[in-house]
Order: sequence, then structure tokens, then C-alpha cells
Amino acid sequence: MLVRVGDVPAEWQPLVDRVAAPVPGWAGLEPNRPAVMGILNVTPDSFSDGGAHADAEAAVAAGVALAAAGADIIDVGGESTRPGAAPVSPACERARVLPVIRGLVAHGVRVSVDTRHAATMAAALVAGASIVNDVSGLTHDPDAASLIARAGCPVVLMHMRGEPATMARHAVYDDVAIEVAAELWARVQAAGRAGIALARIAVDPGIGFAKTARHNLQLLSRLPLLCNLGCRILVGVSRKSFIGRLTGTACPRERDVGSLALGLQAVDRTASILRVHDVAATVQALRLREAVLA
Ligand code: PMM
Repeated sequence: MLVRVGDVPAEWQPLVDRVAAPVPGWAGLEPNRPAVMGILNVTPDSFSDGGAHADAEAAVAAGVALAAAGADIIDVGGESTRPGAAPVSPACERARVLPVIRGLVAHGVRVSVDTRHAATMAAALVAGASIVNDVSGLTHDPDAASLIARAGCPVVLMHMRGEPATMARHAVYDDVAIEVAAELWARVQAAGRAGIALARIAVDPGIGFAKTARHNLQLLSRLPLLCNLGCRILVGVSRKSFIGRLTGTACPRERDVGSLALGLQAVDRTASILRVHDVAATVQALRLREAVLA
């Protein structure tokens, strides 16, 4: 149902105010400029950039280059979450990410840690990471939510069903946009009950996680539904396999143009943080978008 602004019933006003509220400040990012999160996977097996960095020093250099290209945040991950990926022990994950986080922080880079494990979150925060990005929305590790509440750091709650190894079989929805919004809302509420303030939460629909290509497109098209949650919206489409499927591009590294096209669509539909591999192209495109809007 469409209702003209002047005809909105008074009892709807709090809802309208929430949806129309400016994007909240989060993690020290500028409130009114879409931010770019550069991806730095220090894994041998990520689908998009696995094995790209021979050692921690090379990974730090790659992260510093992404920051110099304009990334606002560098997202460091030590566990591949591609469909069917085998889990990695938290100790192995820490050995991969901690030296890289320390190196990036020493260069003044704002770092998020992409992990589902509370022990890795804790160690990463001590090493200087300032944001936690959890693809399980703080459901994987029972200690994660209280840890984030105590640390007082910003957190990304991503939508997923099941585990990376099994998620494909959970890609069954009547209405993917409504169900993802409702399930993320449950995650936001659980985080609130654990003591995490709403202003510290960003939500992410989890493109490609327990979703088919069709689900991903429907979610992107109806992304503004997530505004109802009152949090910043982060979207990660970069190099994902559905782009390959839709365009016939088998090699993940050749999907950056398609990734950028979808990323801009997401920003037009209320995403305010893009998680990407090709930082330089994304920053350039966002600058031009802003110039046109100004
Ligand atoms: N995708 C991947 C890993 N971590 N985190 C968030 N918040 N959102 C995502 O979409 C996301 C993520 C998998 O992609 P990669 O292997 O290229 O990192």
C-alpha cells in the first residue's frame, strides 16, 4: 500500500521517523558518505583472493595499499567462508590474522576482523582492530555477544543460515527480503539484550550466504527494507559466484566491473558501506556518484 506523506496516520510517525532518520555515525565513519571496506583475506582458500599473500608482510603491504587507494576500513579474515569451506581452528585463524592486524594498525589503518570466534575477536581487538565483522551475526560462538558488549566496539551482524559448509541447503524462502529483515532484526534484538547498543551495530544481508542467485538479486532490489532496523547497512557482493553465473565470468578476479555495478545499486538503495576487493575503482565510482548528487 502506498500512502502520501501528508496522509500518514499519527501512530505511524515513530516508524516513519526511524526509516527517514539520517544514517547513524558508526565506527568513526563520516555519517553522510558511503564508506568502503577493503577485503584482505589471509587464507589459502578464499574463493576470490585465497593464497594471494605469501606471508604477513605481503598481506600488510596489500592492506596498506588498499587504504592508500581510499578504503575506510580494511577487513582482515583468516577463515574462508565460501560455500562448503572447511572450518578453521580459532588458534590457526589467530596465527593468520594477528600479525597482519598489528602491522596494519601500526600504519594507522582502521581494521575490522572478519571472524565468528570470540577468542579471535578478543585477540584482534587487543592487537588494535576496532570493528568486529561476524558472518554468523554473533550466533556461532556463545561468548561473542558478551565480549562485544564489554569491548564497546562496533560490530557487523551479517545474515546467514546454518554454517558455511551446509548453508546452501538452507536457501529456501517464501519472501527472502522480508525473512532476512526479520531474522536480522532478531539478531539486532539479541545483541541489544546482551548489552550492545543499536548505534554500534551495522547489518548486512549476507549476499551469497544461504541464498541463490535469484535471492541475492531480490535482496539487493529490496534492500531499503533493512532501513527499518535503524542500523547502518553494509553490503558485500564483490566477486561473488552469482555474478559469475549471471555474466558467464568463471574467474573471480574478472568480476570487478559487475561487482561495482551492483555495489552502486546497493548504495542507491541505502547501503552505506561496501565490502569490496577493487577499492580504487569503487572509490572513484562513489566520488563521481557523489559529484552528480551534489
Ligand atoms: N562475504 C565474505 C566474507 N565475509 N562479511 C560480511 N560482512 N559480508 C559479506 O558479504 C562477506 C563477509 C565472503 O567473501 P570473500 O571470500 O570475498 O571475503
